[in-house]
Amino acid sequence: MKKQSTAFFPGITKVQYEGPCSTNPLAFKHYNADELIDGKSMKDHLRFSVTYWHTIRGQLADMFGVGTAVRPWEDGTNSMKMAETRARVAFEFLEKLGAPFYAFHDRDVAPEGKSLRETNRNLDAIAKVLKAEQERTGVQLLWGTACLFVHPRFTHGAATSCNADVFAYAAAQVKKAIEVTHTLKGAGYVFWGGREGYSTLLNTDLKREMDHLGKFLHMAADHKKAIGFKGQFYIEPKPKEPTKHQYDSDAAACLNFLREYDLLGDFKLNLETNHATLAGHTMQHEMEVAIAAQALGSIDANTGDMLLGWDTDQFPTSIYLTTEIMLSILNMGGFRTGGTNFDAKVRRESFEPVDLFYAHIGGMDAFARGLKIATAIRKDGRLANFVRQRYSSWDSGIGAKIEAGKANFKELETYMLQKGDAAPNTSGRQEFLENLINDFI
Ligand code: XUL
Ligand code: CO
Repeated sequence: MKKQSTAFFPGITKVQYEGPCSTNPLAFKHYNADELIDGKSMKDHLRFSVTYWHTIRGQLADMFGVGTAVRPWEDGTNSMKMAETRARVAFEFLEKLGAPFYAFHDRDVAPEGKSLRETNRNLDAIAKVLKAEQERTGVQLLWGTACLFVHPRFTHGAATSCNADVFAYAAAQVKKAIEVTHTLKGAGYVFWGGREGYSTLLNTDLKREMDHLGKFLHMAADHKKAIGFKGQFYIEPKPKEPTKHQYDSDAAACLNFLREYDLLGDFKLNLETNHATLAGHTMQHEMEVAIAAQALGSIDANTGDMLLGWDTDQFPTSIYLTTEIMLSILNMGGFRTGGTNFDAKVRRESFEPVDLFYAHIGGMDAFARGLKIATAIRKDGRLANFVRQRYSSWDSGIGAKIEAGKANFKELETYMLQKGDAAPNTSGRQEFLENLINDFI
């Protein structure tokens, strides 16, 4: 690795681990990249990733006001020169933070040109810069994706647009985005259905749109094979925003869609906390649904605000949340291609460059604590034992017979007529278990 650049974040040096007693806001108190937790480094357990769209491109605008972000390197244009500068900013940030991965949409990194051809040329040119920066710093691409929701051509959706030409444009764009991700050795590629849904059913042929989405994803999977891209494909569920209803509304809906269109072999899920809560679920629920189908691939780490109720994409700071997430991740055996991608933005009021560091450091420390706590809970074993014990009636006797598929309604009726009534239930002990978790937090 070459000399560390100091051009864009002067005064900020590489963030170090200083331990829980440190009062330095620009140091990690819990995330210690090389420290082994259960034989694996924290870096490899957590696989942190920074998002280009929020951290590098986010201007902190909202529906009521313009962007407030102070970014001294921005020149007010979206030129190719500016795109190259932003790539340098991104990698200086990644290097100083010590995050091993990043993620981007094609249009985050390079500007759209006057034609698709020119746009692709722009993307190729910036991909060269990104590749050189990856090689210089050792930072890797967690996943790439295509922005199919900002430009007005995607008003009615992309793969689910009523306009066949828009489907074709989206296919060409995704083809290119997969190729660039492949060139940059991305570990995965994400499909988030930004406007793949509807605002009103009065103008929508739902069945036809879903069929088109299925076709689109098959074409993507075929192209992946054709070019030899080995990264993992993910679908990212979200129920609404910007549309009123998005087809990939939650983990269960995505799994059903993938099964219905025979795509389950080619896709896993990328789950995001704030999308889970928008769908009326907890992140833990979404993760367990995906894990049950062996389809949890990666996570977008953030949190919402229950009082606002929209996709606020805040940095995760709740230790309870990160503990639950890490319990699920550890129980499934850890990430393979996926990671913990901070799809999160600083508040509009936190507009200085240093706030980007505070935000990520806080998120990384919160997850490091979640990892340590979840590891301790697993080592203690009482939680897992309780759950195992709760289902012990299935381990032998009638339960084992049912699970083995060796019982039918008639036999069960005979069994119960003989027995007279079911064995008494035991307590679910929710409060006991909540207290148990708190003992570790
Ligand atoms: C939007 C969202 C996206 C995806 C990538 O809510 O989460 O940024 O993660 O397109
Ligand atoms: Co996301």
